[in-house]
Amino acid sequence: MDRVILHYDMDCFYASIETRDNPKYKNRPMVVAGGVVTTANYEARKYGIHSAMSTFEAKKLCPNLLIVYPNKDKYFKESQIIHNLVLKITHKIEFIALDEGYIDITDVIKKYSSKEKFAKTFRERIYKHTGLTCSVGIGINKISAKIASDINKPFGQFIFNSEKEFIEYMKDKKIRKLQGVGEKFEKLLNKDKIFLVGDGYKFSLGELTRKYGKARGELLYLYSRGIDYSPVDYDKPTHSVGAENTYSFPLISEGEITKKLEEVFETAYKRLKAKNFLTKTISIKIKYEDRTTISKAKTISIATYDKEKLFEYVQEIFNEIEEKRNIKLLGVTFKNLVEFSIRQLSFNYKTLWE
Ligand code: TTP
Ligand code: MG
Repeated sequence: MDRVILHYDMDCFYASIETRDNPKYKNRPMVVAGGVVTTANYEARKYGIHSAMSTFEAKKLCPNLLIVYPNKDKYFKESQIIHNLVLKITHKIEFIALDEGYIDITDVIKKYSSKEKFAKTFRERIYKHTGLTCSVGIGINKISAKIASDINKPFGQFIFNSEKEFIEYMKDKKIRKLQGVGEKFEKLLNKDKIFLVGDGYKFSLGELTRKYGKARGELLYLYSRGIDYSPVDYDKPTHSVGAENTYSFPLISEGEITKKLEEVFETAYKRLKAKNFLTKTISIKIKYEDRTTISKAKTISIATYDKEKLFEYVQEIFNEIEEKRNIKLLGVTFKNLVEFSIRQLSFNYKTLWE
């Protein structure tokens, strides 16, 4: 049966929240940033300012730039409010980030006169309850919905009704627009004179997989034609909760690293508690100045949310890591989550309260 999938994505999420709470930021170039820009509002984007750029660089591009320090707890809470609102429509939702998610609206849409009407109602509803705008894409699967939500940003919407409409729209767009085509893959494709999505249509599936390997070749062949069978994964429990921070200067001293590790753990832990989860797997991610990234995890036999224990595990894992200097990013993630409920209480009693 044909599916109808919606993707929503909040518009410059952190910046919109800050502007809602401080109207004096309105219509002025502004970023939410510590040492690194997390997001830029649309006025700041006109100067070429974007996420992941250093704040120093951003200020050079726009000397009048307003810089607001991130308040991640606030953004997380806002995200929970949005999640709860969306869950009133259907439970068939896969939240993929604080500010975006996929919704399978195949059944829900039957009650509406049109997809356009539903998308508009959806956006207005989020706005009414949060004072924040989002953009919506409706497609025939996840990839087409995601591309659609980006087309009329901010506070816009776009709809693909078929693979044919998707191909028509995508054929003259840059190949990089396709999900899964990163900077490296793009370079490789450009070398083979594939610049636009349409350039890829000249090659058969066999040719693409021979050239770029099975996974990448198939992805390119299918996604460029708007084919994606992956389900909206609403049944899986939340895979993980966590937090990560990027630093403008690499962390070098042990004291500084310990402090930052504690900070990022605190944020991750708050999120675990807010979601009412216990965890069995604790994972650390580190990115070094030279961009190499490592992660290391530990799985315990009984799920817990004991803060001291969890931090001990984090330290244990961290101590096992050999290279502890020039750290640009630290992340702590809890996986293998178990929802806390009265049922758990009986067999997790010891872990929880000892
Ligand atoms: P995005 O949805 O990628 O960006 P956005 O919502 O700010 O802007 P857009 O209107 O283009 O969707 O990310 C959501 C939030 O995640 C963003 O407001 C800030 C945060 N974020 C970071 O902290 N670091 C990053 O590198 C990116 C890309 C986002
Ligand atoms: Mg967004």
